[in-house]
Amino acid sequence: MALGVSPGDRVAIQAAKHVAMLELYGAAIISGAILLPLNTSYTKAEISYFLNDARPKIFVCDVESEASLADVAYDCGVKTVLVLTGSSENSLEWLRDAQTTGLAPVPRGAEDIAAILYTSGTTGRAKGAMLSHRALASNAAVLVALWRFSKDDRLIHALPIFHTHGLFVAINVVMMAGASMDFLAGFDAEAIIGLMLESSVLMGVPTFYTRLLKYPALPDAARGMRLFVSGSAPLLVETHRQWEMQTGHRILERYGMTETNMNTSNPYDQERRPGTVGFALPGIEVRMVDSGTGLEVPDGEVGGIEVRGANLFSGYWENPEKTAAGMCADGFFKTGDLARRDEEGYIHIVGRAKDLIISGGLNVYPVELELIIDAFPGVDESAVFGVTHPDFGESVVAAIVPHKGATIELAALHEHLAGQLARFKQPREIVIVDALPRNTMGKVQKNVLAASYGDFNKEHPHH
Ligand code: MLC
Ligand code: AMP
Repeated sequence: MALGVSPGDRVAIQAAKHVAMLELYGAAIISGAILLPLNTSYTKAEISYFLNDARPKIFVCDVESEASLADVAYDCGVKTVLVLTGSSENSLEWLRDAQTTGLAPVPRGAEDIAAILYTSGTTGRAKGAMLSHRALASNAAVLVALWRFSKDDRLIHALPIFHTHGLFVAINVVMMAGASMDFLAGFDAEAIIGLMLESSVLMGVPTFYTRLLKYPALPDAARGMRLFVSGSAPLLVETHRQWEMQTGHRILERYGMTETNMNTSNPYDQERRPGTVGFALPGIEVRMVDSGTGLEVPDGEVGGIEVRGANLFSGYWENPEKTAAGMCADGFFKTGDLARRDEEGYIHIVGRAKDLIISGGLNVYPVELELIIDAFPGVDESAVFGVTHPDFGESVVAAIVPHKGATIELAALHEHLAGQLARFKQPREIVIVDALPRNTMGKVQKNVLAASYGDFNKEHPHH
């Protein structure tokens, strides 16, 4: 507030996970600002896109990246660049300690926006999902009750805090319950197992669980834990079963999305059914809809998942067309995921209607890569698709058709992509093909490509 932040101003941050980030989150809320956290692996090119689009007043980064990012931020119209920690006069910690007079919190209403999280799309560039106080607070309250959080809980927090899972599901639930958490810089299997003896809950993406299963110390350490939650990507039935065999605990799988917060969850007391995401959360409606007729499909049949409730976002930042395209007339949001409901009401996610790869819980939208690859010298066209990966669930592969007679410099292409895209989005494998498989409508058949090239990880397990 002392730096001139007014209600509705954006405060962006790209910094390594640190407790000071929670103070920034609190400060943004108290000053009526909108928090905009950015993935730490985004490149300068990606950061510059987000800052130009959201036009934050403040940009916060790490001391180490200040020299390279400050100019980018000022070029995008940022008024003040701060560093998160340290004793320099532009550090958030220094400013906090220098602030001697009290500033009154700015009152905010339920519909005011608390945060913007960018999420890529199947068409064009990333869009900022605007999340209101209503959406965040209502979802946290629902999860606290359903998952029985109390002040006695202690969460092992090992997720990144720039996406909804680590930032809102984990932190908001802990704060609303008055619980506590151990803040790890990132995923560290041995540290997590070490903390289990004094903790009660772990939240993670499926990769957390498959990795932890490899440690012989897991069963003893996990016994006294209260709850293991998984989400952000499908948890294999096999992982669920192995976890139960080794630890005696059934992982509780839930399903959510940046735009919707959490939508469904397996029950706390009743059966947690492997391979399902459970039931709609209290107060949230979930329906499966036929893509042709737009009508709800009967139980047992697959349809597109649509969601309605207080959990929904308030639209994409300055993008009413994309917002309208995602919403139904009756207020349901189209998730782009496909599911069916079984006889007992459990929802099974069976696939995605949207062209999306989820690698280690991080989303990669093929179109973003295809646009860059297609513009590379010698490339006629390309298709980016996901193949099964033992650690990340899925990994990214690109198939490229060169122009007649052209040779593609693969090393140069990899380097070009590295300059443009965060590491997790870069293809683990690029294959040169004569033509892309197409159906009779002319649409590229990515399932055919995935079937042809899905064996990469068996042949090259180090990828
Ligand atoms: C890291 N790398 C990845 C990757 N994470 N590559 C692909 N996919 C990923 N998810 C890269 C690294 O840069 C490195 O590159 C190499 O892979 C090996 O890294 P690592 O040491 O194995 O990675 P690690 O740091 O251990 O991270 C893996 C991870 C992490 C799975 C722990 O990615 C993670 O925390 N994922 C969770 C993401 C998340 O929070 N998703 C929720 C989104 S919200 P190099 O250069 O060495 O080859 C959402 C909604 C919902 O989806 O419902 O929750
Ligand atoms: P994001 O856009 O990063 O918020 O990712 C949301 C997407 O992650 C959803 O649309 C789903 O495709 C996927 N997802 C989240 N949780 C699950 C889950 N439990 N099972 C399968 N997919 C999931």
